[in-house]
Amino acid sequence: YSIRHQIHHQTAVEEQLDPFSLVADELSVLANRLRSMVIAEVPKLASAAEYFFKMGVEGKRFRPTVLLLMASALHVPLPEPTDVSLGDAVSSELRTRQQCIAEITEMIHVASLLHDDVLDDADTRRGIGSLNFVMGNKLAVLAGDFLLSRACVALASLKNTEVVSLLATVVEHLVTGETMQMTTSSDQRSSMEYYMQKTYYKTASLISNSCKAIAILAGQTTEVAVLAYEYGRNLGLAFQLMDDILDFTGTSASLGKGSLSDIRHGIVTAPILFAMEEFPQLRTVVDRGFDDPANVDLALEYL
Ligand code: GRG
Repeated sequence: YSIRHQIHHQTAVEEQLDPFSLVADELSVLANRLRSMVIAEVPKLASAAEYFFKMGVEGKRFRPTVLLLMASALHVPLPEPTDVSLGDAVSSELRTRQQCIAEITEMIHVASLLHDDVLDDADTRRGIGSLNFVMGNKLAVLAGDFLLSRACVALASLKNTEVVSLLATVVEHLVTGETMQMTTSSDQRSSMEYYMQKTYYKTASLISNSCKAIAILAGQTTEVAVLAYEYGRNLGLAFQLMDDILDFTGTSASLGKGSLSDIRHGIVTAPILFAMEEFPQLRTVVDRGFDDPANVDLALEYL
């Protein structure tokens, strides 16, 4: 598929269905819950921690949306014999626990964005100044730590060791993926296999493991939990592929940050790897690295 074909296809799908509207009410509950969960004692930390939870800068809320839809898809097994009022109580308690997974996931995600922007020295995020740009690197790192800590407390409150272990491992995966991206050897830079592994750690692991957590909390079988995981994994990988493509095709206004930021950071993403399969001579350009803007321009010609 050409990049143009994929974008055309995506637009057609968007016109048919708006998954976000299906969980709009729950998303607004989530927004309020998140704001209350990041209240901090020290005013500077409080304003840093709530920075990306303020109205208008919440981001797309892609992960909570997927998780809330997953929660709807995996119905609660009602107690037998069916007592309607008891069933409702179980159902609503389960829903609260599943919403908690959506909140934890979003807090881990935002913590990773805060740290990512420090590592990349990024100055914009979600269409406004990144937290490191506005309040400095130190506070951005601490705010990320604070969000992770609040996510841990919420996770512990679920009292489910399997779920705790899944989401704790995700944090390790995020760190692993980011480290893999920072420390690639020349061979790894042009390897699709390396790219997919890194992408699983950096992006798909959070989505797949939180989908699995939703299934576990619903008391689903191991088979269903694995299917939920696989669904999240594929969706996460597809999400990152689209994110990579948009870096080349989007505008600063649509992305909320500068375009071509990956390549300018020397990161070899999916569009370059696909182009390299078609044009092997692109490999020499990639090998030279993208520190030189002329080399970036040369690589772009192949896309
Ligand atoms: C502190 C948890 C933690 C991790 C540290 C920096 C780091 C290790 C990991 C970075 C992981 C990262 C930023 C991956 C990119 C994932 C991605 C595609 C982010 C963009 O997600 P969107 O488009 O963002 O859903 P919005 O702004 O809409 O929420």
